Amino acid sequence: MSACFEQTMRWYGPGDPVSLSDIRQAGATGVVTALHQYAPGEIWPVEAIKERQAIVRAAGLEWTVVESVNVHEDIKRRCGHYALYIENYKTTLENLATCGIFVVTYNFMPVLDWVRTDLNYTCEDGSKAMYFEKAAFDAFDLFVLKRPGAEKDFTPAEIAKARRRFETMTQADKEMLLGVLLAGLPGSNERFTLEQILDELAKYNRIDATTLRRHLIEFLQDICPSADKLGIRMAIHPDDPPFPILGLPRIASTEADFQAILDAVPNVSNGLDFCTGSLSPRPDNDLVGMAERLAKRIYFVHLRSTQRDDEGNFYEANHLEGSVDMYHVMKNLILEMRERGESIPLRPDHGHQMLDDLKKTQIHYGYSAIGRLRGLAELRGLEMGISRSI
Ligand code: DNO
Repeated sequence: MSACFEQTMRWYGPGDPVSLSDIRQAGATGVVTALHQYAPGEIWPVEAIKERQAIVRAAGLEWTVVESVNVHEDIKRRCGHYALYIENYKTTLENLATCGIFVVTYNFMPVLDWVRTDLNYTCEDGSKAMYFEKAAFDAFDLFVLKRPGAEKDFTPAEIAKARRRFETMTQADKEMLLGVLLAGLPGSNERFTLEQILDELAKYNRIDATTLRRHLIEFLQDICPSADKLGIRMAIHPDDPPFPILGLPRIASTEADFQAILDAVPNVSNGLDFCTGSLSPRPDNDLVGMAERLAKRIYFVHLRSTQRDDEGNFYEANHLEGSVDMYHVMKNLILEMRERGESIPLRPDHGHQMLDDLKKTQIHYGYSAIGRLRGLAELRGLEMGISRSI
């Protein structure tokens, strides 16, 4: 049997309203999870990893991928206690390898993980998706957060549009937007205030993309030699959205970005989490070509899609619709697995809220049970169709 995708789903741990049994019934064999109780920079002890692994195994699943071992801000800025945090990171990798877990996702986005402006956008079919509206986000940056110097990042036309958008917002709209944007890192309980966000952003005033890239490369040079020995595969998650926001530097948004990261640190442990959803809001990202040219170093895939328009807005489309040519992306990945003779773990991502999920109140946005089940089912069918016909 030639290698096929290992089907996985993200699970936020024992508090996740989507249970392991739900995940198993969706047909996944693996789970993507993290020990969210440890802050970035802390060591994940072997016992804690084993405890989580035992829970996953008791449900008939395997803990296939860690998403994420988060990188401390001091490492991204290469200041403060960064050296200690890198040592701790290495120890966590060692501990994971001891437990037989070898794929580790992380990102190098300063301050915030993914950002949207609306978590409850109603699609034509009545399901709900997440939405990024550029004018609303710009309005937040310019007129709510009032980031010093923000005007420099926009054209006069963009500022005028953001102002018009701001003026149409009711108090309730503003509060909703604020809640969405201040929710902080998905998966963590952290919530930022406006002042805290401004303080965090200011810490990057003197860090441009060249410097941030250097910090990433230095981090990888520090950890990859031991990751190589452990058999760990690091998979960097792309920036989401894949363009600069809030004046922050971005270094994992394009093929050129990934090529630069791979060239600078050629160690086998230095690889990618190919997230088609994160990369697809940019029309200049040739995802099919990237899935071919970067294939050797793709260690994990998030196969979701977005529908973009010409104004910089996008919403999370159904997995096989939207701007991603999923057929050809998947075909290239299947060819790579055949060549490697090895599976690549795949997970659906950001499913819509649909059917009974619409009635649920406790949700991790993007991580509905039924929407992701639909995403996984569609991807599984597509894989079978392609595999049997090539
Ligand atoms: C969003 C996810 C991200 C991702 C991290 C990886 O749903 O794709 O939160 O897990 O950025 O470190």
